[in-house]
Amino acid sequence: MSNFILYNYYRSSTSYRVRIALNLKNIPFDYKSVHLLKNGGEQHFLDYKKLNPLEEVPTLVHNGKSIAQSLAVIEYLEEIQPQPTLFPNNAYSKAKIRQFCENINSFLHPLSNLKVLQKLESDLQYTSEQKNAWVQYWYGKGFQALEEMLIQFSGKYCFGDQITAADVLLVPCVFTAKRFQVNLDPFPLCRKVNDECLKHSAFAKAHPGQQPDTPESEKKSSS
Ligand SMILES: N[C@@H](CCC(=O)N[C@@H](CS)C(=O)NCC(=O)O)C(=O)O
Repeated sequence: MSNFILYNYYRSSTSYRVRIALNLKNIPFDYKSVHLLKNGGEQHFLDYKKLNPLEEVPTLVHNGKSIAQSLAVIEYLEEIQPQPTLFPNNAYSKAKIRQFCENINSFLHPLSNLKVLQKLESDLQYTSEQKNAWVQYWYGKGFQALEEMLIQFSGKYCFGDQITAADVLLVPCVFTAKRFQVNLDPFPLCRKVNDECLKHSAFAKAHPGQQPDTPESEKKSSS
């Protein structure tokens, strides 16, 4: 058994982030699936709530100690295993990488989160089409900001030619955008960097189409 246990869900983008970071840092982990829909959502189970009081995935347990919030987990992994670094270079570069990450983590992601969409459905009777339109509207705004940063900073990856935390967050965000049929045509650099990252084994191995809890019908390659 590994020292690291990751409680996560195959198509959760925040789980996908942590899987990529663990792979990039070559840290083996035990995969524990928390099904977000089955039985009313296993994230709401009493035992799991003790690990993650917000009732969300992912949660990393390292040597018996739990950490929630994917960015906090990624920063923790960076501290305990600094190489390869996900926050390279100088203070300014690190701050811009964090800015990019927060655009996804604080702005984009919460607007497409399951519980937000469930609330729109239960209280305002949103249909699937209306939920997609909601996500498409907000993702259009968020991706515009990401694209503008990439115009300034990208090379092969989001920030130059080295993989950083920005790539770790961008790829799962593109995956979610595709799930909700967001039009990514206006964001060529986001698409280009995403495609480049998916060629890397750490990203490919973490893809939602390849996980132990991926339903047979969704098992596929990392596109
Ligand atoms: N800021 C948190 C967000 C975690 C989060 O929202 N996870 C989603 C899946 S991507 C979740 O567990 N949702 C459960 C729900 O909405 O009931 C993080 O980065 O870890």
